[in-house]
Amino acid sequence: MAHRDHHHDPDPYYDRHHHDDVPIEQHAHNNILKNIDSNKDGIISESEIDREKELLKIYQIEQKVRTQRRMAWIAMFGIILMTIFLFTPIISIAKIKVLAELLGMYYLANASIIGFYFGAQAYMGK
Ligand SMILES: [Ca+2]
Repeated sequence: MAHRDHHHDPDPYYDRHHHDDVPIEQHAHNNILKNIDSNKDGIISESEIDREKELLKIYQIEQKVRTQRRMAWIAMFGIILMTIFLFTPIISIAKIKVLAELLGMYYLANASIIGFYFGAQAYMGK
């Protein structure tokens, strides 16, 4: 711990920006802090925090890609299932004619989700 001027009130900004190394022994039960301390010396250094930030960024991108992929698959199944459903006798030609506009929007919306997914993939692959 670096020396603090006791005349000042506790200042979290000071702590965050003036203590490069954060000892974790008083938080030894905290597994998140233990994991950030990658060389296991009991201190979280500036570079270990930077590394953790990078890993978090990668993890968040991965989660985003997974969510987008899942949405694209749901949209794809939505189109396939709706098409199969429309060809079953459950729904009459008269009903399809009435719902034509809504069905058009349904297909367009699902197709644009799929299109967005491939667009995002192409953009991120650059
Ligand atoms: Ca360390």
